[in-house]
Amino acid sequence: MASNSFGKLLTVTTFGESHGAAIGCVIDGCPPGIAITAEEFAHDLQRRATGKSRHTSQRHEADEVEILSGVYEGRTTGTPIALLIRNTDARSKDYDKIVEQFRPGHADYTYWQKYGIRDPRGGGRSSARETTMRVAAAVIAKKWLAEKHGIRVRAHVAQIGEIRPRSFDASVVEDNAFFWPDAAQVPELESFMDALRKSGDSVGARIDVVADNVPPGWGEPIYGKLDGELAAAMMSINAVKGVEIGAGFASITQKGSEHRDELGRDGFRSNHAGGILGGISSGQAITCSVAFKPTSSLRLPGHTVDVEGREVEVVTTGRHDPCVGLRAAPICEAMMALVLMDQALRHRAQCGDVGEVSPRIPGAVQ
Ligand code: EPS
Repeated sequence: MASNSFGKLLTVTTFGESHGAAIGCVIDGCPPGIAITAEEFAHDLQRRATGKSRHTSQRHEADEVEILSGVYEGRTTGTPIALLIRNTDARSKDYDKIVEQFRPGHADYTYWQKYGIRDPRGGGRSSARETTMRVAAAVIAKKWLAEKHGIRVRAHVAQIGEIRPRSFDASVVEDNAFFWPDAAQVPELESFMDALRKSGDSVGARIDVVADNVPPGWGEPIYGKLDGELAAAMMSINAVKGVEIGAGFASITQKGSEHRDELGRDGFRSNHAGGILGGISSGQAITCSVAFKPTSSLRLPGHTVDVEGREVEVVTTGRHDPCVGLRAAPICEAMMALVLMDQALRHRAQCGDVGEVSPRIPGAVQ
């Protein structure tokens, strides 16, 4: 299978380029009967969109979803669901200067090496624009997970450069431009991002994503591990350079007696495993942390070569995000939701008759 599709029973195939006519996706294997309208996509698409604050790219896309197939009278029919979003605000002239140059830190060079041709307009297929369709597809997955299992997937920005939240309040995350859980720090972030944007540089970010109420038993041992598929799904997002599940790299310095999540009748006593043991959900919250690199499209001059191999100076003009991570919380939620729904369907297919096994330990940390 070519690599524009992912998932086993619930598959999502995306297509399109940043400055092409449209972007879209085909969702196959979706159960029939899920109520869905085109309007329901708007909320998450707007959370991810550019141009919502001065701290992101100022490209203004309508991001309106057209449902082309797979939905009849407001319900999924079980046939492939095709979603389309037309590109309405591409400004390809911004890319004229870098048509023959490779931006350092960008996929320009590797696409060129792989295909011998590239669409430089807006980064073509390597653009973060593609993530729009993952978020759209996941609107259906989030709805199914919530209605069938009471699962909620949410994400927040947990670090921007050196800045970390000093406190955590989930209720304020959606109220600021940074998906930040500490409202008192927002003025500091505004000043930091304003100064960064003026300097022409960019910065990385960490996104924490959590899924609550995932029942035990989802995921498959060995090659279909839930954590393995989550890691691959997160790594498939543009600019991602690291993924941690649960304690992640902190596990290196932990002792076994600290890392193991002890069980009691009233619940687990900690969650260093991130809700996954042996590739299978334990019933605890699934926790994942994702590292986004700093954006590589910079107006600060840098060294590179052109397609003739000459050393040249590159400057990227146009509308870019000084921190791509600022728009990534809905994208990480989307990948978590799509992986979970796929695994849920696979679990139902193979183990649906097993039912609830005792003893069932409450997932919440006690
Ligand atoms: C992007 C570059 C910019 C961003 C784009 C991602 O595109 P353009 O140069 O066409 O303005 O605006 O993000 C989106 C359009 C989006 O919807 O996320 C890149 O190089 O990844």
